[in-house]
Amino acid sequence: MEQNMNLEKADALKEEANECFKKQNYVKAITLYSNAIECNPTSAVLYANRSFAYLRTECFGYALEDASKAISLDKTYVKGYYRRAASYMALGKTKLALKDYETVFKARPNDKDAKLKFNECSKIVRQQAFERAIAVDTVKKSVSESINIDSMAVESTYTGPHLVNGRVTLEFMQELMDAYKDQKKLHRKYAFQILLEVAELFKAQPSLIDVTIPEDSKFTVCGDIHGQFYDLMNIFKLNGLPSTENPFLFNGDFVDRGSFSVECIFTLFGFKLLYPNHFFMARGNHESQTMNQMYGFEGEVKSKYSSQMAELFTEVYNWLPLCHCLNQRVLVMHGGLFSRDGISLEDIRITDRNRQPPEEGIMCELLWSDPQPMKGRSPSKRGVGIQFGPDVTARFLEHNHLDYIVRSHEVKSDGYEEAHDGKCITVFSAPNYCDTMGNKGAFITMNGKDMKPHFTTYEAVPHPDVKPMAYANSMMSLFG
Ligand SMILES: [Mn+2]
Repeated sequence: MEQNMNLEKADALKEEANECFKKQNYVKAITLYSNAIECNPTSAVLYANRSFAYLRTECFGYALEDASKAISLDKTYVKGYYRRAASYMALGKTKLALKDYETVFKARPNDKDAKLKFNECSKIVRQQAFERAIAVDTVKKSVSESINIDSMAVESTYTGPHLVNGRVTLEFMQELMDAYKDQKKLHRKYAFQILLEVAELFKAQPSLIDVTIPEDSKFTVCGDIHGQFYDLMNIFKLNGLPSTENPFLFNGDFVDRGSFSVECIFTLFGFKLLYPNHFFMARGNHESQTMNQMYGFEGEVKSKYSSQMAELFTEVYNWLPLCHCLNQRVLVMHGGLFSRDGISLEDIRITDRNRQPPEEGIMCELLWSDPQPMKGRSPSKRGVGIQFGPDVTARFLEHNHLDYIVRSHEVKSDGYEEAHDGKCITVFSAPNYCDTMGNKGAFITMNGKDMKPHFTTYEAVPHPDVKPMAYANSMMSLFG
């Protein structure tokens, strides 16, 4: 009797969760699926459904765990393999994804969707194997070494902004942003020029940058932008344009998901060149090749320019600094802290960053980790990096004589969140993330005197009718 009651309750909770999922309220759906699982811990369907909701909230580690659990409960449950394949794809583990898509395809040979995904995934695996083969066979010259800017002509029909003697000026930046607002493009010659120059600038810098904010000056920290160019323009409208008097730090994840990533990155790189000592940019987990391949940036660059430029972006992103320390009191990184205690600022400063983010270690954790409310450390819900508790933050701050840390990386409904007794602040600057999350955006301002964080929040502004993920790999829109 008790058992039946629980099964009925689990079913009712599942129905309610499914409704929330349909309304894109994934967080509530996850809670309800979890309650349903408590009532009936042997249902593969419940785990597969929760896995889907985790996929939608970018908790790919949890999504993978749930899909694996669904398969272990019922090896014939095809949806379990579907979900696990999607989790592997999201984590960039394409070979493992292919195995699961093959299982699905064999179980349902007449299912069009299963066939499509299997074929798409095979294509990606083959292409990656091919790319690895040429990387071994040939000593490939980097794009930055082999490109010839002088040979590129600017046609007389071009009406966009011009660099002045190869230099970015304030007038250029204003014209560039105006051109972008009208959905025009920067000439490819100038685009390449900006990329080469900004690469030189970043190359000369350490992995950890020390920033000095004078006592009576304001400093602004922004979080994820994710290709939302019109919201980026709104930040400048609310907080003023960057200048030597109005310095900014953008804390990674400039691109991917939003379909105006090219516009965002050239605007930000332009300001970096204009104000190299008052405009800062840190690497996020999305300034990487696998992320850009899946979440739209690579597709967007290929569509608006060329695959050669997409390759050059990969080279430039490898030189982005990993972390900024403000007035020796506040440490700012995209993801968070580390899998062990005792890491010093010097350890970060000397980290060799000219590479794709590795799967573990200091660089990986700076870009991928998240805070958690519980003490100690846990495996990441994302499947990469770690989760760190308030005690970990406290020990890190004490060890390095810091006041607090600022990080980004997670969407928050108010655009920011103060965790760990106010010592770990999240700032996220992409409002209504992916046009669906309904969150506010936020940025932090502080002055050099007390370094106290002030929060400004704002709603999303309209953008032209190009949907997020419009340039993403077709596998990613197939998350179902
Ligand atoms: Mn991120």
